[in-house]
Amino acid sequence: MLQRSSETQTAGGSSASEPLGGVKKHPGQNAEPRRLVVVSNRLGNIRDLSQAGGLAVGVADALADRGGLWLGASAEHRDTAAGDEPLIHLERLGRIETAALSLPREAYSLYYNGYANSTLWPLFHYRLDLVDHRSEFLHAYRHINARFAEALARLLTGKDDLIWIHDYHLIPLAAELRRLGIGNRIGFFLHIPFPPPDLFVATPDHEELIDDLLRYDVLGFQTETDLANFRRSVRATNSITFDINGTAEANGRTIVSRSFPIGIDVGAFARMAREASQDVQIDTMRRQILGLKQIIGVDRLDYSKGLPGRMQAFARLLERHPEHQRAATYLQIASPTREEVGAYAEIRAQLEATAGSVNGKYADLAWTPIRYIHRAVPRTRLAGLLRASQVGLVTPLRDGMNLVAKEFIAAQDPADPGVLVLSRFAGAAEELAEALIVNPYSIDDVADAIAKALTMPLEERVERHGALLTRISRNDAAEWCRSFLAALAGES
Ligand code: ADQ
Repeated sequence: MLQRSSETQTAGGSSASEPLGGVKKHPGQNAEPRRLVVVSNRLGNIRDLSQAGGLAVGVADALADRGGLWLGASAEHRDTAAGDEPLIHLERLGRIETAALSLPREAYSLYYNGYANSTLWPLFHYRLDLVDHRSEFLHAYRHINARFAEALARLLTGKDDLIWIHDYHLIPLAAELRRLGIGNRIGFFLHIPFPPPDLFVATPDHEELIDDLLRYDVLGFQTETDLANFRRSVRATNSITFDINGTAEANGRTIVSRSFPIGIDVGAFARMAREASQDVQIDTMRRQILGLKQIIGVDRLDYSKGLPGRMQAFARLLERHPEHQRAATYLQIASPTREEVGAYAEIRAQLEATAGSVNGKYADLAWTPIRYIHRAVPRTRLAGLLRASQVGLVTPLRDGMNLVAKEFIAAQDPADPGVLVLSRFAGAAEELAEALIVNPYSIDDVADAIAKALTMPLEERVERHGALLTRISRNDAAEWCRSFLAALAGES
């Protein structure tokens, strides 16, 4: 059943010709671009892009340019029999229409907490030890993808609509759409890493997953490493080989596979960082009076982000370089995430224990070595906190890209910038060579890099930051969208 909400269709007061806040037009685009249909597990908040991350801003930008539809699961699920017709709630804001799909509660949980986040997430982050493989997870994953496909088939306006599907939750969606006779061009972008074939084939479902991926027209990955892992996994699974241009013939279509590193809206983030809220300014002044430098980490509280090792590295810094005791403080902001999944409760307990033991060992009345905040922080405050920090610590054990690395660079004062310490296992490391690149499995390596960052001369900081800023400005969110959509439209 389709439900159109008349009050929300005009919410925000935008007329069809008004652009959304913060969304700009790109030069040189076709007068009549094809309608874009985006699908992701969750909908971004198009009413308030200042709160949105890179994906939502980039996607909303493209949607506002072309006009189009964004389909995602509704935050509200229903306690209904799995066979019931899905309920779709439509809203319009300017040229963007959103469709929120209400899904059966239990099947959604087995799909989201189960197959997506207990099977695929650990597998794709090289953590075979954490993979929980159950047939009911896979069954629900396929069922929910089929529901997405049925809903989407009803929302398409014709065979020219370009369909762009996002992330590991929705790998089988193209296969389900093809089953319903949809011949449109369909693209898929994987936001997380793709594992090497030796790990990938460890899932009993690897053949099905590859078959599903080969139903798309365009397959996009964050890095050249992920792209190579994917191509090798395809070859290992069913002998299809991608040629030098990244194309292969399968299922009667030419499939393009390429890397499209995701970026951020650099100008908008820098603006937010310059307009720091009053509490951030007061905190910064207090630290300046005390002569304290700030090291910052901002992450979802996920085991892939390497948080306990990062705290141990800070403790090692204090041990090996005691001159930083009472001279540096480490602020870790870790937002709660996927708390229904067991591995996430464990990582939380581990982190709290590590922060407690480091503070217990080193803290005194005037200095708390680690300040740990376990909640989401508004993006405006986050940007200000990043700007007020002398070191950005981004040390995931594995990460598709890691947007915080790019946000830290964008937030800095170019005349007196902080230093980024970046894991070689973050996708961002492929682009950001001027950061201090570290091995997050080596506590000593990370501790020494923090020491180097804290004492780096101004001239070197400015030089490294200038190169990094140029790179993230060139490969920003708009460029990511433009290049993917050009490939999807068959223009590049
Ligand atoms: P994530 O794993 O969520 O994204 P990341 O790229 O760092 O990782 O993006 C997180 C976003 O959430 C950033 O914009 C960050 O500022 C924000 N955020 C994190 N913690 C926060 C907090 N405590 N309060 C407020 N905001 C917070 C996935 C992949 C990544 C890939 C992105 C985009 O895992 O590898 O870079 O998608 O493709």
